[in-house]
Amino acid sequence: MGTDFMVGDDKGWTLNFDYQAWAEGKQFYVGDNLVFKYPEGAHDVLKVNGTGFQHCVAPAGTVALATGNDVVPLLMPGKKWYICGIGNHCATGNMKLVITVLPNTEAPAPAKTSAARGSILFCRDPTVANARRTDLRKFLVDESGEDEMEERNE
Ligand SMILES: [Cu+2]
Repeated sequence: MGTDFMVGDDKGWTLNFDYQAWAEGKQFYVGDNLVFKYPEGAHDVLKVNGTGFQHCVAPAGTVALATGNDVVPLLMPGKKWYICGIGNHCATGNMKLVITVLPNTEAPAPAKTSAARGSILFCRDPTVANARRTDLRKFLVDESGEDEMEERNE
């Protein structure tokens, strides 16, 4: 189950709050939600890109969330940017939030995946795989034989 992050905690989505400090040290995962709380009509929430975030401008056609209790599901990993589109709240009121969403860890552990991939690659060389099954030291001695090396390289 995902976590609901109340943006700004008990302050909510408001003017002159340090959202960078708020986001710092938190880990957001796919499946979590951001919840923007504010008095309806006072603010809104616009999902923008990095440029929009920097300049406090949303691309034309961006649909604002404006219910005052906006739940934003984090569906994809990566950087996400949100600004308030009312007045100069973003530019002068610091109503801007950037977070990085991490892949969901409920999927099989990445370490396991790479280990499996590694063993598949390993087994593609039957000589090595066979040597492992019998005696690796013997294999290493055989490997130094020049004739055998040339044969294998073809
Ligand atoms: Cu605002």
